[in-house]
Amino acid sequence: MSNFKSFYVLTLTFIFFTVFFQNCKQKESKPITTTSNTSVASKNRPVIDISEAEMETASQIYFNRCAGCHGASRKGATGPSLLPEGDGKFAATRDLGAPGLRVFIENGTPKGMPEWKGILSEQEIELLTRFLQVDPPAIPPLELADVKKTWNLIVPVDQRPTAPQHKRNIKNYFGVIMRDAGKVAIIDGDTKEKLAVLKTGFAVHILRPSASGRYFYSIGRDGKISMIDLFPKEPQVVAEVKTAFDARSVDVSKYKGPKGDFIDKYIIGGGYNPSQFVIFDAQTLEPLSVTHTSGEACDGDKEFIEEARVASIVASHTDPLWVVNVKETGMVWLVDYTDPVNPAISKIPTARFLHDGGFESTGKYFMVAANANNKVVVIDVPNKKLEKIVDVGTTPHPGRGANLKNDLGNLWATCHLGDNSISFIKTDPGPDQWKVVKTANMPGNGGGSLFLKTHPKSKHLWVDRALNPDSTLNSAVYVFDINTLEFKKKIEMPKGANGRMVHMEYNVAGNEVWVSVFMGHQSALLVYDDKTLKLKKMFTDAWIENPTGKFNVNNTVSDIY
Ligand code: DHE
Repeated sequence: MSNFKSFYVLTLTFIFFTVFFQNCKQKESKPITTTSNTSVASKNRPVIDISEAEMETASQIYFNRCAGCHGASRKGATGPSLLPEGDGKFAATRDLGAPGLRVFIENGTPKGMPEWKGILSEQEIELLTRFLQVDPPAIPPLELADVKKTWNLIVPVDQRPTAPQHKRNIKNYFGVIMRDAGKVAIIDGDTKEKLAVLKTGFAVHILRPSASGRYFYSIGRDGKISMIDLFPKEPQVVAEVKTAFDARSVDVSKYKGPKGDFIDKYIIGGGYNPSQFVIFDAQTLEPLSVTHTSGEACDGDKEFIEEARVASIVASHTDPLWVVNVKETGMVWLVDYTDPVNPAISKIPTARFLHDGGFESTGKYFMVAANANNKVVVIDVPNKKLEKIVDVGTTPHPGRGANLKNDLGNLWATCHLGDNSISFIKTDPGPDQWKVVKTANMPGNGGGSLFLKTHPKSKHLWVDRALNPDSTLNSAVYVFDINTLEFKKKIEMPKGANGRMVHMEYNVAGNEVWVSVFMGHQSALLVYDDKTLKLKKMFTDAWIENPTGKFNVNNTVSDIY
C-alpha cells in the first residue's frame, strides 16, 4: 500500500472509531422503510432513496462480494456488522454515511478488507453506499420441502453406465473451477486434454470427489450442488440440488465400514445462509434431512447466534462421521451419518470463527483455523474430543494445510492472511506434539496467503499469496525446501498470463504442480515440474475463465496435501 493510501486508511480508521464512540453515546431514531420505494431518514441525516429494483441489484452485489465476511444478514462475521443503527460494537452505517462507506469500499482496511475500486464499477460502489444505510432484506428459510423443490435428477442411476466408457485414468482427472463463469472444467491430468466444461452453480467454491472417485460434487456460492459423472467419455452433470442460498462446503461419506456400506452413499452440503446443513443421497442428490446450526457460542456467551455459518466440512476415513465447523459459534460438530435422517451429533466447543482445515498425516486429528483468533484447533475425531488449541501467526488460512516429514518429525503447516509466515506444527506424540516447532518466512511484506500444498513424494512446499495487495508479491508463488524448511524460490507468473497466482494442486504421481491465475486480464492454468520448478504447460484457452480451485480426484479423495 502506498504511503498516501496508508495515511488515508489510518485517517479513516480514526474517523470510523470516532463515529463509533459517538454512536455509542447517542441514541438515534429508527429508520423509516417503505416497500415500494425504500426511503430512510432520521434526525440530522439525509434521506436515503433506493428503489426495489436497486435493492435487488445491490443485494446481489453484496451477496457476491461482501456477504462472505460481513454475513448475509449484515450482522458481521470476520468483518464488522453493516447495520443502519450499528450493533453496539461497530459504527452505524447511517453515521458513516455515503462518503465514509465509500472510502472503506474503495480502499479496504489494514485488517484485510480488499480494495474494491477497480473491481466494482463506480455505479456499483455508489449503489452499495446507499444499500448499506437501509435495513438489510430478510432471508427466507429453506426447509426440507423447499430443498426438495430444487432437486433435479437429470440422469437416473439405471440410465448411467456401469463402467467407465473410456480407457483414461480417472484418478488423475482434475476438476478446475472457473469461478465467475459458474463452470467446472474436467481435464485429463495424464494427457492434459480438456474433456468437458460444464455449467454448474454460481461462483463455484470447491469440488469434492465421491469416495470411489467416480463423481465430482461442486458447490456454488448460490448453494447449488452439481453432481458430475466421470464414467462417460465426456463427463456430464447428472443431478443438481440447492443446499442453501449462500454456501461454501460439500463432502461425501468416506467410511468403508465392514462391507463398504458408506462408499458413495451420502453427501452433505453446508450452508452459510440459512445456517444449516443438508444430507443427500449421494447417487441421486435426493435431500434426506436439514439440520440448523444456530446456537450458543463455544465460550459460554449465552447469546443465541442465529447466523452460525457452516464453514469447512471434512469426512473421516475411520468412522462414519463428518466434521462440520460452525464458524461464528466456534463449535465443531461431529455428525454421524449412519442415520442420515436423524443424525447423532457431538458438539465440541473450541474457538470462534472456524474456517478451513484438513487432516494431519495419520487422519486421526482434524486441524482447523480459528482465523480471527490466530489459532489452529486440533480435534481428535475418533474420540470425539478437543485435543489442543495452538497459537499460530496472524489470521491463519491453511486451505486443507500441508503434511510433511523431515528431521523434526511429522509436521502440519499453515500459511497466513495477516503475515508472511508459515507455521509448522509437530503432530507426532511426544513433548513437542501440537507445538509450532518452526516458523519460516516468505520474502517481502505482508501475508495474503490463501493456500499451501505438498505431496508425500515431493521435496517442496508451495505457498500462494493471492490476497497480498502488492502485485509483485501476489503474482508469484513461493517454494520452500521440505528438509530445511528454508525459503527456496519465488516463481514469478510467466509472460502471457496476467492476474494473481492462487491455489496449488499436485497430480497423482506428485511430480507436477498446477496453479491458477485469476483476477487479471489474462486467466491461465499453469503446470509446473515439481523437481525442476520449471513451467511445463500453460493453458490460456478461451474456456479458462478466472480459474480458482483445482482438485485432483485421487489426492482429494485420499486427503493428500
Ligand atoms: Fe474460499 C475453501 C469460505 C474467499 C477459494 N473457502 C473454503 C472453505 C470455506 C471458504 C469455508 C472450506 C471449504 C471446505 O473445505 O469444506 N472463501 C470462503 C469465504 O467465506 C471467503 C473468505 C469469502 C467469500 O465470500 O467466499 C472465501 N475462497 C475465497 C476466494 O476469494 C477464493 C480465492 C476464490 C473464490 O472462490 O471466491 C476462494 N476457498 C477457495 C478454494 C477453496 C476454498 C479454492 C478450497 C481449498 C482446498 O484446497 O480445499
